[in-house]
Amino acid sequence: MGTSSADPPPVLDFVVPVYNERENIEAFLRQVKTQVEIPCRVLIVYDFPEDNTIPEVTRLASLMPFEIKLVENTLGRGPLNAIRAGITASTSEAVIVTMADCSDDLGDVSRMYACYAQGADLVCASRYMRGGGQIGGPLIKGLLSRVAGISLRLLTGLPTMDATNNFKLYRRQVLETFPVESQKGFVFALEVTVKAFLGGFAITEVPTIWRDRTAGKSNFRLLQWLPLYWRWYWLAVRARGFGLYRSIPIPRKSESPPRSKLQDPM
Ligand SMILES: Nc1nc2c(ncn2[C@@H]2O[C@H](COP(=O)(O)OP(=O)(O)O)[C@@H](O)[C@H]2O)c(=O)[nH]1
Ligand SMILES: [Mg+2]
Repeated sequence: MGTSSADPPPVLDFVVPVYNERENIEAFLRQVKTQVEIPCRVLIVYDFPEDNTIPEVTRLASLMPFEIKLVENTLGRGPLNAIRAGITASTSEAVIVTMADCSDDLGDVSRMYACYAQGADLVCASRYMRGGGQIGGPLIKGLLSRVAGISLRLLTGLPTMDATNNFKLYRRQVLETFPVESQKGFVFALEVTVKAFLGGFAITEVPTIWRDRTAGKSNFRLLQWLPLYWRWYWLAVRARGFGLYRSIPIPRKSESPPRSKLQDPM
């Protein structure tokens, strides 16, 4: 949809999980159109053929200047498997995971891409660094995510205050080095970020402002998914938090650039 097969491959794929986002998908695609200057492709990942996002995407595809690919998630329902399915279908060297509910500010993409172009392997859009923010959403969810992000930064030296935010840019090598073990929820970002950190990849962050959706319904199940975060939080704290457990075997990047070479983009 959108472009012919003779076009060069996009430099940036967006992986966008959707669950009945009929009310948001047009605004989302228009934001990609107006805010993203980098040649890109959008992979919309749905779980079942009756998802009400699909007809909207089909209707809008020819109106967008970038390619849109509808990807069926056949790995099992839920956002985490949808993100995995989207990443499997992606082909670009840089992959951004973002949400279809217009909560992420796509105006931050150029800055994220600039960090990647300067050598970052993983660029985290960060609500909790200076200049970032979080507007709306359930109080307890926001609070837990803030405490997790900031404490992980302070305890382990992980170079972002917002490891749990799924709005991130990944260099393909990061995604290929670490098979994702989690199976449910939105814990994808935290798992890959912790593994990339312990594996010596270059990580940086740029500020972002997250706004709660104004249409449709959140599918986030706080109580059910919360325990999934602990495993990765604890892995990072054990490995780096106390300086006592450095011998935990972690897959390492083959020729990893020193993380310190990366300048803070701010
Ligand atoms: N494929 C798929 N996408 C989902 C699922 N649940 C949520 N999403 C998508 O993931 C993104 C964020 O979901 P949302 O429910 O708003 O979570 P929240 O932003 O944390 O409240 C949106 O683009 C949703 O459409 C799911 O079960 N399957
Ligand atoms: Mg949302």
